[in-house]
Amino acid sequence: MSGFLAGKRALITGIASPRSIASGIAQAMHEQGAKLALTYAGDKLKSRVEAAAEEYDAELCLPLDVTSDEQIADLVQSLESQWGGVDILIHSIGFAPRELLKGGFLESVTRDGFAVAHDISAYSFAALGKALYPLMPESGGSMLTLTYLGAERALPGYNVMGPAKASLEASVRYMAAELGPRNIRVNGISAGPIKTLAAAGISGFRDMLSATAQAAPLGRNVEPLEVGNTAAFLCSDLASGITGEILFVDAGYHIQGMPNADLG
Ligand code: NAD
Ligand code: 0WE
Repeated sequence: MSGFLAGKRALITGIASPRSIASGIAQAMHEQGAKLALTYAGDKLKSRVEAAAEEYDAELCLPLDVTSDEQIADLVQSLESQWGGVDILIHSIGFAPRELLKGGFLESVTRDGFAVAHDISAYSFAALGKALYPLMPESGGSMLTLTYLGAERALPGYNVMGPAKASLEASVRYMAAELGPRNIRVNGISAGPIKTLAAAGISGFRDMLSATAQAAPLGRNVEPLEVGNTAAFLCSDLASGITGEILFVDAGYHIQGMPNADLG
């Protein structure tokens, strides 16, 4: 297989539908010649992820609920026995209890909801990094997570996910610092809003999509495959000098100081 990921073994978490950002990443990495292992979070998603495995020629399809230490340990065992190691980790997982994404931050936040959001959306990246770096070859490896502008700016309704993404982004830097000497690079992609399952049912999401498209330099939103192509690049040797970085794939939205106006 040719392509700039030829021969690389990539573990991709976070596929729930063909619109998932992780599906765009699987497509892009497959196109660049990577071997894929996909994970599914619970039996309800198994058949969907198996369909994705078929579509992108994935070799492995494994269960992974990141709230379970046992499932993380079993995943390590499977990768070790089936592949003898792994080169790339993609973390495309985020969750907060739905009630916390309504109304204001202080209005909705609870001790339990805060803990769940941070456990699934931030700790899980550190947990997977800790479990998987020993499986990466001496020549190096790459880890990547997905984040959002809500980590650094207050955005209406994103609420507890903001602090959770801030923790995730800080984790990227700490992991990059620690794993750099092993030539393992750790980065994040801050994606613009995309209508995925995680976005469906969030009230006002459609208005947010059109408002961000309007304000973005490119005048549109981004697609999962655009995030996927950037992920493929960041996890490849083409990006050998990049680590600890958060790269925006958002049609330029975050650089604007004010929405575009017609100044006549
Ligand atoms: P998605 O719903 O397709 O993916 C979210 C994934 O998280 C699902 O596959 C789900 O199974 C998984 N997940 C939730 N709880 C889990 C658990 N306990 N164990 C294992 N997996 C679990 O939505 P998406 O938009 O593709 O989200 C992927 C990532 O991208 C998330 O981190 C999200 O915060 C981030 N992101 C999304 C957008 C957007 O607008 N869609 C923008 C920027 C960043
Ligand atoms: O990170 C995300 C999605 C976060 C998310 C979404 C859900 C919906 C279903 C986390 N947990 C859940 N829990 C559920 O039960 N995004 C970047 C997409 C997103 O979500 C928002 C956004 C944007 C953008 C929520 C409110 C405001 C903006």
